[in-house]
Amino acid sequence: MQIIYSEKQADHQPRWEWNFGKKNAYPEKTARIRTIVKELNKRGMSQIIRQERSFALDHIHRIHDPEMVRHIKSCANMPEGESAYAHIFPYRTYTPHPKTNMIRAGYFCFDVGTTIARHTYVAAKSAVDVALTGAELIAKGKEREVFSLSRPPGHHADRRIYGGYCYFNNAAIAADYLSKGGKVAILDLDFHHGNGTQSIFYESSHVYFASIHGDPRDYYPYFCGFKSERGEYLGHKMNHNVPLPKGVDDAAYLAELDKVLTRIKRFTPAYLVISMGFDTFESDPVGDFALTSPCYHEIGARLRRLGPPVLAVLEGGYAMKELGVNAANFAEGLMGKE
Ligand code: SP5
Ligand code: ZN
Repeated sequence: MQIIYSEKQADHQPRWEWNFGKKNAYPEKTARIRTIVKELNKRGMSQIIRQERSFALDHIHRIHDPEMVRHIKSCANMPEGESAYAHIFPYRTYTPHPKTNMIRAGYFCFDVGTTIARHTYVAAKSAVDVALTGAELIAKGKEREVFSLSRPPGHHADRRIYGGYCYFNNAAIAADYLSKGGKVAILDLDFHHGNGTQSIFYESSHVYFASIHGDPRDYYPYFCGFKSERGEYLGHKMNHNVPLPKGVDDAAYLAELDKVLTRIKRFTPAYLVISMGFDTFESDPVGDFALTSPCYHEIGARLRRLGPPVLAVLEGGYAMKELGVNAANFAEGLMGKE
């Protein structure tokens, strides 16, 4: 087992998000990674933690439109403290406006909660590298479990549109990389539906996507994540959504997890990629399930027992006081520690 993180994510610090017209402090904080690494060190895992290596942009361009990548990169020359907020959401049939990154912002994003500033591109690129560093260790057979602490998260980011605190889809890029070596199943355990990942592989027979999440009738991203979304063309029946009501507890969650794992096993994947969110935790300020800290150990253990090598990529999780404990519990379950 290895745990990967990057020092390069730390300067990405959006200050607030808009939520139905209200301004909130931004929950997706730099300190999330710091608190996880601190708890891992405390439990004696420092020798299995390492930093990312840098991969070519080609890996990102296989999943994302280079125009969107360029837009995010173009914001790296904004003055310190300024950020690109969407103001207008133009028809997507128009071509991206060339003039300023401010005007362009709404062309490439689907919410007003996700801003880009000077340090966003470097952080988002490093989050991809963190995921790819893990994928490479698994693909080369050097590790059977890796936990990639990618930040910013990725599962809401689609081919040419970002949102939900996500810019590049770290898990999707890692899954695409691993798919050269065989079939890949992606299981998304973040509280929110992984709309970006679903969309990216919606017509693919080589990558199976399953997600357990808060019912989109009530929760972000609202417009997808329904049971009826089963995949199309070659990807038909390769997409499986499990929307659940608020308040789901450990027992109910683990029962649903087992059902999904049975389906994944039938797909016989060579690799398992987990979009791992901790916003399913009982006191998470964004999610609305009721999982307790010990449950994350159990989730890790069950993923390990499925069989294929596991690459877990961090997504959400905003309960700052317990995030470190929850992530370390998960890591210990995944590595087979009792
Ligand atoms: C990666 C991830 O977990 N993205 C989640 C994006 C959710 N954005 C909308 C959140 C609405 C939260 N309302 C918070 C109220 C805080 N008091
Ligand atoms: Zn989430």
